[in-house]
Amino acid sequence: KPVFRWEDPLDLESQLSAEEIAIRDTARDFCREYLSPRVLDAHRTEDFDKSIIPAMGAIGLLGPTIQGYGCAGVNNVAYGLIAREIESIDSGYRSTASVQSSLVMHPINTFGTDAQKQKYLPALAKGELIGCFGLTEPDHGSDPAGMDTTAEETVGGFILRGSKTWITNAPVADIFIIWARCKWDDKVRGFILEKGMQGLTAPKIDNKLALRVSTTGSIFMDNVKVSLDALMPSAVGLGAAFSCLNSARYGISWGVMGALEACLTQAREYALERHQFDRPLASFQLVQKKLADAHTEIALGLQASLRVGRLKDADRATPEMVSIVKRNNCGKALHHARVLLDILGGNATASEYHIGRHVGNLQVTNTYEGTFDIHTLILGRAITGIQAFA
Ligand code: TGC
Ligand code: FAD
Repeated sequence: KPVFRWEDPLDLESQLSAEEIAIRDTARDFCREYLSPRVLDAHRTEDFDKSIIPAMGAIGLLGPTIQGYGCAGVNNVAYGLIAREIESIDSGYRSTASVQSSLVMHPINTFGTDAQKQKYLPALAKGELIGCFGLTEPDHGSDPAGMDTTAEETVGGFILRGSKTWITNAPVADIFIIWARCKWDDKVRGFILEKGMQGLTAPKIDNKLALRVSTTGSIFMDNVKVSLDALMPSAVGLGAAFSCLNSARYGISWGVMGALEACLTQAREYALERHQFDRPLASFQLVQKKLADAHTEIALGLQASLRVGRLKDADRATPEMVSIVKRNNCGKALHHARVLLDILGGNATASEYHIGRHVGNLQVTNTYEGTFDIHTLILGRAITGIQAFA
């Protein structure tokens, strides 16, 4: 007779291969033993602990879908399972990892020269180098096509001018993937800049309200001269930048479900232990509804991400499919984490109950990599054939 397990309501486990389960378990052990003990202090102080990056690299969590260059070469489902485990601790840790993997290593692997791959990928995989991805600008967030950053040809290279903002990992980055509009043909291209170049600075944005365990900065490029080999030759057009987002957005769709699962586990435990009116909170119908609503959305969200992951692994996923899971899972995670927070009563305000920290983080995940509403418009365009962005 089939048995219902609330922890895995639609039996996701049986849909995973032995290898995927082993990778998931490795990531889970690392998150529980290494990240979990650090998270409260890191959130409180906003001091970014760089050592987590080589620690992730040592067990193959960085650039895990890349073949060669010291990367694990696992499939997209395994990548999603890793994101889910990391984000069950904190979205900021997942951000740190997913920028390195999807937004730095992925473009170098896809658009870079052999020399660029050899130079950067092995060190990025080990976490010896840290990377960031600069697309968003102070005046152009949802609409990167309007970017003001430019690249101009000069003898032996290019000169970059402009600024980027809200860039994950920027203050600690050794390399910077920068998207700039090229003056000679008006096309957007991707460049690899290195820390220490004259005119390049990346100050930290202090006092964030959320994602405090990851570090975020601005990037200023004041006539930064780079050589010809800083250009990723096939990173031409905005589509190249957007193709990196497909990978990161897909990972986020798994990650936020991990955060919501952590909130559900915490809220359930609290509701079973805490008594009011001589009964456990868990015995009240209104409390059970909050748990059941979150539980259902986790079950459905994980199935949808798994489906998109399988399609990605079969090379059959489209950007719109990724928009469905990024939009749905981020929106549902934010809403239900906020509702579960109510179960904690006054303890919602105590950091050691974690849910409040996840709620703040989930507001950011619902915003970056295309806001909830931008993904609505991407899907609206696909459904109607009419673009409603402008
Ligand atoms: P549009 O005309 O739609 O497209 C321009 C060209 O790009 C192609 N394209 C894509 N290619 C691959 N994947 C995708 N997802 C693509 N989306 C579009 C498209 O086919 C076209 O190619 P071509 O050859 O015809 O020229 O461009 P648009 O300017 O109208 O843009 C539309 C819109 C609003 C959807 C786009 O601008 C958008 O997605 N905006 C959101 C911006 C965003 O997501 N920024 C994220 C910054 S990175 C970040 O947040 C990292 S946080 C990381 C962390 O810490 O975890
Ligand atoms: P805006 O584009 O100004 O949008 C503001 C509001 O207007 C939103 O609700 C939006 O949905 C709405 N809106 C905009 N246009 C439309 C429209 N046409 N129709 C209807 N509504 C619209 N970027 C990077 O490049 N690299 C990073 O590593 C990175 N990391 C980040 C880390 C953090 C902590 C944060 C907060 C952001 C990060 N970002 C990064 C930036 C992020 O991608 C942008 O914040 C996001 O794309 C939204 O842009 P914006 O903030 O300029 O908002």
